Amino acid sequence: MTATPPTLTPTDRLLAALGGLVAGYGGLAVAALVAVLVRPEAGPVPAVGDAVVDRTPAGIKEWAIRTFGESDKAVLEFGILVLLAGLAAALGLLALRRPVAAVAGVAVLGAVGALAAVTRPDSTSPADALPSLVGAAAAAVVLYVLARRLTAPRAGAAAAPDRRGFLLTGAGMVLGATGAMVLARSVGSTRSEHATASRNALRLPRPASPAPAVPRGAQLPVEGISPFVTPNRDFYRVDTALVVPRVDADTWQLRVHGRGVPRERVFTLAELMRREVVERDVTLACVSNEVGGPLVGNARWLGVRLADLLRECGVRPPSAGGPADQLVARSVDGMTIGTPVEAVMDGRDALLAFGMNGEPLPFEHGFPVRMVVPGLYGYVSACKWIASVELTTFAAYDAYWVPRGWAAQAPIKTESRIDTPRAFGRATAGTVAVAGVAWAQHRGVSRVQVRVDDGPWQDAELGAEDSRDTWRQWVHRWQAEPGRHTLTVRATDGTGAVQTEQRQGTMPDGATGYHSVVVTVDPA
Ligand SMILES: Nc1nc2c(c(=O)[nH]1)N[C@H]1C(S)=C(S)[C@@H](COP(=O)(O)O)O[C@H]1N2
Ligand SMILES: [Mo]
Repeated sequence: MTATPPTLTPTDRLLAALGGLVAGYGGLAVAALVAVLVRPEAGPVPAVGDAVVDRTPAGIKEWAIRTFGESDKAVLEFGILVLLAGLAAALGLLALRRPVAAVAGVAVLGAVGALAAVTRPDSTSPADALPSLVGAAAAAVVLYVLARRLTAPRAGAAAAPDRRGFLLTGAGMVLGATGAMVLARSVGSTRSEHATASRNALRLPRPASPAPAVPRGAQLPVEGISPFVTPNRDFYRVDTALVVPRVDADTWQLRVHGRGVPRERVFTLAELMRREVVERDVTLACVSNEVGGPLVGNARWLGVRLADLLRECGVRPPSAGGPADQLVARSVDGMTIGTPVEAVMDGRDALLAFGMNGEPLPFEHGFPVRMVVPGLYGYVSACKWIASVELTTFAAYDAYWVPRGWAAQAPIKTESRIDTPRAFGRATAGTVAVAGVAWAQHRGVSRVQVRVDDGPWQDAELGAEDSRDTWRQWVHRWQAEPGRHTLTVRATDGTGAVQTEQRQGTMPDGATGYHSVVVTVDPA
């Protein structure tokens, strides 16, 4: 005996869409629970997010970083969730008439998540597909069961949708899913608590080779200038991680291996901290920094010399006949960063850093250990959450950003920035401090000049040099006349080379050109 399908009202269709949302929520909850057991990054939302990040053209990525700043990843995840909610509601509606097609739709979504998870560069196991697959299976069951409540009348009942049954079952499923979410959260937070506890327990060693005190004159007394040392909480952050890796320092290891490594080694953090510890001030800069942009910061790093470690493993630089010219650092989240072996071993302070401005590295900045190499942009030197160092060649291997159009090698270009007055700001006629920072890491800054409108270049007063690996503050006391004026700055590096005026975008190896600001000077 076949029951007559009940007649459906707009309310039922609304309920069906709601059923789709409940199924989506249930699926995500189950996926989250499976993900904490497998790997947090393998959850469908982070995996799809990462896949989107990986496949986004560099131009759009830079636009996203510029527009949303450090919330770029939150915006992306929110977008994925909104899209998913729309699809879930649509599948809920579809389930009323064609339940099999709706279940197939859920399966497709699960497959997309699974595929994104296993094709991540850091995916090491097919198990990464499980969160999406199990989540999709759960969503399909919820969707099917709820749709049946509306389309298949209860035995003996009139041919009317079982709305009461729908609501009761739906509420039960929401409760169950919330339980799964809460459980997933608590397991996840227990794990990150281990990492947090390991960070809290970390006692930084005293450096055998401390950084000299920052010279008193390095910080100029000018309001609105970037502080000479960038506090950790203000330090720019650039990475592809949707979930900041929380690595347990107690179980962390660094593996050194590859071509021309006769003595492969694995180091623990305790082993690193027992070595000769050095402390250095180094200014870090991002290749995505536009002229005048904010993606640069200066910190005091504590760590060990990477070159010492490499020598211990028997590595020789190319200039001493070593077969590897590229050092590829790999992070726990699958980032790969390629650095010239020659630069790391040429005597500069290339560090494996565990301290930043007197505290253990913040999680966002690479806890427990990251690389810092003076003179090279971050994407070719500053691997955070580092897990291994492989010696290879530039010919044999392209690191993460290289196939995406960025240069394989990228020394930092000489740049200067006006911090104050702000662009399109106002000033009052009289003496106005025009000031900012200039950097040319590992070459140093020897001169900064300021030009007002089309006037002559005038030497700015330089803050004392801390080291040639750090930026330098500068100030020009300008006798400002009323009206609109354009202020322009340029620096000369320690080799005597003047910053180039040629405008170039950030791609492929860093922006060039002069930073200018337009200000309006009001009569006194
Ligand atoms: N693991 C990992 N390390 C990374 C990155 C990343 O995406 N993942 N980004 C690099 C880039 S592009 C820069 S500019 C610096 C930024 O370091 P910060 O976020 O501590 O300022 O980290 C580098 N190290
Ligand atoms: Mo960067």
